[in-house]
Amino acid sequence: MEMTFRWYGKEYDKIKLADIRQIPGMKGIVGTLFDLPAGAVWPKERIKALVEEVEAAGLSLKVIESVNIHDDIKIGLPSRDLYIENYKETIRNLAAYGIEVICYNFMPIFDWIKTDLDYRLADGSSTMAFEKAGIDKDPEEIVKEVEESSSGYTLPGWEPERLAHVKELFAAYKDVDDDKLRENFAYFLKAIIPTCEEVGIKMAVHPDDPPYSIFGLPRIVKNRDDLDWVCNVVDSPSNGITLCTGSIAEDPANNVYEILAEFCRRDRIPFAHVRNIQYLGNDKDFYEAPHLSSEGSLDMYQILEAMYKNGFDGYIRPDHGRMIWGETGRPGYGLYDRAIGASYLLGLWEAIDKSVGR
Ligand SMILES: [Mn+2]
Repeated sequence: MEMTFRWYGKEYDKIKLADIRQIPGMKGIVGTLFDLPAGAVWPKERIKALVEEVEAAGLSLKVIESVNIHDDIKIGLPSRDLYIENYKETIRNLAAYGIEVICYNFMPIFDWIKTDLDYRLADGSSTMAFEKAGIDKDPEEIVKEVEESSSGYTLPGWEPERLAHVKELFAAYKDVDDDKLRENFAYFLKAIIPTCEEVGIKMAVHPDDPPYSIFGLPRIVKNRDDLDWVCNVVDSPSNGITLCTGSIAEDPANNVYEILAEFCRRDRIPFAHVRNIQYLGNDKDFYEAPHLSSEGSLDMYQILEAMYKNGFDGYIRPDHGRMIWGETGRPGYGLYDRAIGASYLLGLWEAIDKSVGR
């Protein structure tokens, strides 16, 4: 297990690598080239510069989050073949500089949805929440709200240029149901996984967030059976999962502990996002809780134990953190609460290692 921290790059992230380096036990960065649009080839010289910058700060760069999939691939347009070729070139370029894992998702239009990016907890901290009543509105309104409440930061998967055309995007997806999306996902995986095998990259799909349909959009990576489908459609160690405990558990019908155990055992989880959520007792509403078991609905000891006992040896990162101690910045991606989360997860891991592992 190696602890990592998501970082958007020096132009897009106010957190400094030197500060991340001071988090005890922090080994690596989960990096990106945030300005490149979906479908573009990631240039070698840019990847090289990023790796060198991270390594100069005493950290490693082995995981990329995300290399986004162009909508034409998800919709299944003839132009997808060009974007798939670009994606393969990006895979080769990343592998050339030591990248091992690429996190991505296969959700139409929205990468993830929360209805409140500034949900206040009793202790005065701010977190993100999802309340079903909050999405009973026009998607364009949601886009506007998210942009207005993101403190001036572009959020991952919420590129303003793309979402300015949200109506057209919905129209483009009108004939894409779950089966069609699955067919297009299979087409993509069959095309790229041989390249990944050749260069030693592991693809790691992030589950849908939330893991059920909203706005009538198809959703195909939402539970155990969907993850099983992904792993089987191209049965290769290069075709894996970014297991996000929060996203999976956002549907209380998903048993996050069993899902983790099964796919760790099958060696299909090269990368994990570990966070806690608190159910609000109202259908599937929740807020993103501090990482500690005592602060949310998930048992984080049981989560890490399921990973440990089933041989997890990949990269792990604390997921979204709250805004605390007066920090401002990109919602979910402040320094302090994620640092606390990382320390807590490392503490649990040490305890499990010294008891279970003995
Ligand atoms: Mn996640």
